[in-house]
Amino acid sequence: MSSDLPILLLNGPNLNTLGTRQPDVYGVETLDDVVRLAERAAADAGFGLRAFQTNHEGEMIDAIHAARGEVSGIVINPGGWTHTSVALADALVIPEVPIIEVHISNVHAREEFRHHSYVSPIASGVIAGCGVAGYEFAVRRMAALVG
Ligand code: DHK
Repeated sequence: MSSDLPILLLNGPNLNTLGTRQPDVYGVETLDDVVRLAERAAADAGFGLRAFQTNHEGEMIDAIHAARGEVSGIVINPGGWTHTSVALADALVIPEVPIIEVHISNVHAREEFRHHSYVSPIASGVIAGCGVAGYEFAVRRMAALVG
């Protein structure tokens, strides 16, 4: 199983602080650890991985527009935009590739405002509450979907 087009891993706001941000909720692994984990999972499945994180919604939307025709699928942890951003959900359908939504924490066991996601209705799969291993599961699933 392989593809010429890489899988795109996107991380939204505050995820650059993984490792020090509320470790009881988000764990001790850093964003670099997450990217390495995802790269390994992609390589094992015969895929390259492109990774991008930003705290700026417009930058994220620009990156998603630029991904059209360039990536085979998108694995995204939209962070807080999950619960707020129609614009992000609108952008995510533009590349016309499968989307898998990842949350490190179990958002459904947390505050009510985290229970709603604008991304889930357009996602092929949703992973929550598996810690950073969720990124590995998502990349493997993406490879199976698009390979
Ligand atoms: C990450 C965030 O930054 C929060 O805003 C989400 C998600 C949950 C996570 O669990 O990875 O509510």
